[in-house]
Formats: sequence, structure tokens, C-alpha cells
Amino acid sequence: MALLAHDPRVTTDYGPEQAAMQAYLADGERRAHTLGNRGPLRYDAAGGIAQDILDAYWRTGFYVFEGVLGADELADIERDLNEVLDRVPASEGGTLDAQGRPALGADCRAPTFFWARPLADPFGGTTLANGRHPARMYEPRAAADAPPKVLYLFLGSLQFSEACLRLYGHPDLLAVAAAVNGPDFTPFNEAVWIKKPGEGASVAWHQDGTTHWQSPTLDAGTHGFNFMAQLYGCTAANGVWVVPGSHALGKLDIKAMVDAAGSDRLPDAVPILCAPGDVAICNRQAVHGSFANTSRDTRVTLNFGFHRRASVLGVTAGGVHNAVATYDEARIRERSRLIAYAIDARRQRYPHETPFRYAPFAGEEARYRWDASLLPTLKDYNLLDLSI
Ligand SMILES: O=C(O)CCC(=O)C(=O)O
Repeated sequence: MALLAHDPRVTTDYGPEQAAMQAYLADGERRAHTLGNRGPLRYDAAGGIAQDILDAYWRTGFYVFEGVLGADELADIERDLNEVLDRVPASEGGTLDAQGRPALGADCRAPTFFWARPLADPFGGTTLANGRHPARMYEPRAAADAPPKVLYLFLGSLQFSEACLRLYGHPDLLAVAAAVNGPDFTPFNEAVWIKKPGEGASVAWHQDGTTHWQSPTLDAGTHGFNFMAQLYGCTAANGVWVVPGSHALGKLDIKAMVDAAGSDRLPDAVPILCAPGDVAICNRQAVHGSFANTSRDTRVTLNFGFHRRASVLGVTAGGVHNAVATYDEARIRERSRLIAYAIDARRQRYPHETPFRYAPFAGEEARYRWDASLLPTLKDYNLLDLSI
């Protein structure tokens, strides 16, 4: 199951949709480059995230921070993920890995591993995840020798990988989280998306939020954002696409948008284009999705999201990523420990960096010293995800 950035043997395509799809990918890529929402992560003279970056994020609903992760960090992440993939259940619902050992995460109570038929659309047009993926994506034909089901997503990734935990504590990215969601920002969840060439499932167009669409105080940032860090980079063919500006328009009728387009190729959408080590920020209210990966390039995205405290405190939510619950101060604090541990884990691996100071735990840093022996204590930590 090892990860490989490219697989030149892959020969899948979009079948009868191939020509239209290739034209769409090329056009989307061209339009993505006109948006002015990419570049290195920069600060202003006062030490805040540069205002033009924040403006471009709020205008378009996403931004690509180029070159955030160096080769060392990418190598750590790749090594950890290869180990994880070696040890996960060999098949859906299984308890043994491919070598017959007890599988990693097989006894997790939280929803952890997600499987799909190769190149299929597991969510589109179903009632899964509160029915938030209302239209089906085109499902290209997979090769005859493709596995019947592939693992394309796992949640709660910080319990499996210290490299993922260290990424979660990245000082510049946490500074962006504070700039966008306020210094008392809270976690959402963490996930790893794996879209192998010729196998990776599509993710039907959707908006992520489930709780606040009817709120009189809804604004463009109410349902938070996800960071999407790229191990191998992402292309128009294997990456996430976004309808720019849609995060600010409230709940949209995605089924009507797809019907009007006459296919799953939404005309205004653009791909998030990244090199290895780039990290995108994507507003969860934006209409977004991804196509089945018929290309030869693997995409591995490390997702980790954050919310405004006001969007989760006292809110009754869940149901998509975990059980419905009312998120009180105690739960938010317990879930936010992961940020404190991540900052310390990162400090140990990257001593030249200035660690991020997370305001809700300020002065308590000594209570959250990270040690590899703590990893098993994170088991099922994502039962406490703050899913809105
Ligand atoms: O990575 C993908 O293909 C989909 C990601 C996504 O939909 C999300 O993070 O909400």
C-alpha cells in the first residue's frame, strides 16, 4: 500500500468524458492563476499576517501558501504515512493488516477509515453526511485489476503520526488560524486524504457547514476553514476544486448548479494547484469537491481545520464526524490539548523555530510537554472533534 508520488503504469481516463474533461482541467488551471490568491506566507511590519493575503482569502475563499514545508518535514510525513498505511486494516471493516498483524486503528470507536470503489463517488446524491453532497460525480471505469475497494480517507490522523502532530503545531499556520478565526480559535478535525492514480475516489461538490446556515449572524467565516497541506503537490486532475467567492453566498443549491452546468464540471470552479510542501487554506463554506483521480499522480492531503470559538461554544452539533453533543468550554478545552501538544512536539523537532503561543493555553505550556510515549493516549481523540 506504499505511497508513490507518480505511477507511470496507470492508464485510466475519463472514457467518453475525456476530451471535455481535459479542456475543463486546462481552462480551470488557467483561471486559477488569475485569482491572485497564492504566494509565500508573509507577515506585515507589526508581525501580523499580511493584510493582502487575508483580503485575497476572504475574497476568493481559498489561498495557497507556497513552500511552507521543507524537504525534511515532507520526508518525515511520508515515512509516517507509509508506516500507517502498512499497518491499517487490509480491507474495509477488517481487523488485520496486509501482513496478518492486528491492524492499526481497527478498534477505534471514532469513525476512522473510509473506503470506496476505485474512481467511484461514495457520497454524491446520497443522504450520507447530512446529505450535503446532493449531486453525483461522473465515475470513470477503473482498470480491471484495480482492488475492489480502496482506502481514500482516514480521520483522527494525529493519533497515528507524530509528523502529522508536528505539522498541526506549525507556528506560521497557527498564526494564520489566529488571524482568520481570532486568537482563541478552536480545533475542528484532522484527516488524511489519499487519492492514488487510477483509484482515488471523487468527492462530490459540497459546502462543509451543517449548523449555522440559517443563523442571522452567518457570515463568510462562520463554519471555519481547513488547511490542506500537500505531500506531493496537487494538480487540476487530482486536486480539490473551489467555486471562488461561494463561501460568502450562504447555502447554495448545488444540485441546481450541477443541473445548469449539464455535468459535474461547474463552469466557475478552479483547482487548488500546489507543489509539494504548499499548504492551502480553504473556507469550509465554499462549494468544493474533487474528481476521480485518473491521472498518474498521487495526491496526499493533510487536512486540519479550525473554528472561531463563537461558532462552536454552546452549539449543539456533530452527526457528520461524531456524535451529536453540545460543545461546552470543558469539551473545547479537552479537544484543544492537541494544539498544545502539537506545539511542543514541533518545538522539539524544529528548535530553530519560534513556537506559536496559543492564547487559550498561555502560561500553561509546561503542562503539555510532548513525549512519543503519549501517542497511545491520543486514541480516539477525534470523538471530541468540533464538527459544525
Ligand atoms: O480532498 C478532497 O478531495 C476533498 C476535501 C474536502 O472535501 C474537505 O476537506 O471538505
